[in-house]
Amino acid sequence: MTTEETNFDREFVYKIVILGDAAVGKTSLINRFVEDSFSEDYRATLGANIVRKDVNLNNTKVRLIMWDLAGQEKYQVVRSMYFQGCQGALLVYDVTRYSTFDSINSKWLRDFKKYVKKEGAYILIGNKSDLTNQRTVTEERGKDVANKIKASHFIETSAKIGENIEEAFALLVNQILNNHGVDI
Ligand code: G3D
Ligand code: MG
Repeated sequence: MTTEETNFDREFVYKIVILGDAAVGKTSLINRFVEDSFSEDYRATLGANIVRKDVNLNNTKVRLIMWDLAGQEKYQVVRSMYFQGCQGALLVYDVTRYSTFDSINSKWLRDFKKYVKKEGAYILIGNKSDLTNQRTVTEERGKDVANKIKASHFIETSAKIGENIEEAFALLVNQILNNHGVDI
């Protein structure tokens, strides 16, 4: 996946949402992906934060419109708008907080399925893999749940040290293209 300018045979625009409990690292993941930067003091996102990034796969350009979740209360208000026209989701938990892992199935995936009926692609992400000493969710448990919820992929990331960020987004993009019958 690159971001260089070139001539494309095909272009697609996809909307994706980043779902997960507060402070799992959603905004940090997007910021790392988009700017390859990381800040220790992002303030709680207000409203829906919408970020764009173009990615190139062979001769195909994919424009990603990424919707970053707001504070939980606001989300209640804008939920249908948040999911409208969305093709994929990154389901994110924090490997150091088991409750955020439980929320994936009990809350975030349920919402996604409720609002995104057809061909919605989703992958499971365990973020903060750099915090090895504080880990409470093993990689194995992550994989198990990913299988159970039929996520197309599972990956552990660290927005802090920049581990597996491109890979995570590429997995989702590939799955979306796949669901739409696009060969890359
Ligand atoms: P959110 O958008 O899901 O609410 P944020 O989460 O991106 O705002 O991140 C919440 C906190 O977790 C931030 O810390 C951020 O720096 C930290 N964080 C995000 N990703 C990682 C990671 O991969 N590793 C580590 N160690 N920390 C991470 P603060 O202290 O600013 O609240
Ligand atoms: Mg945020």
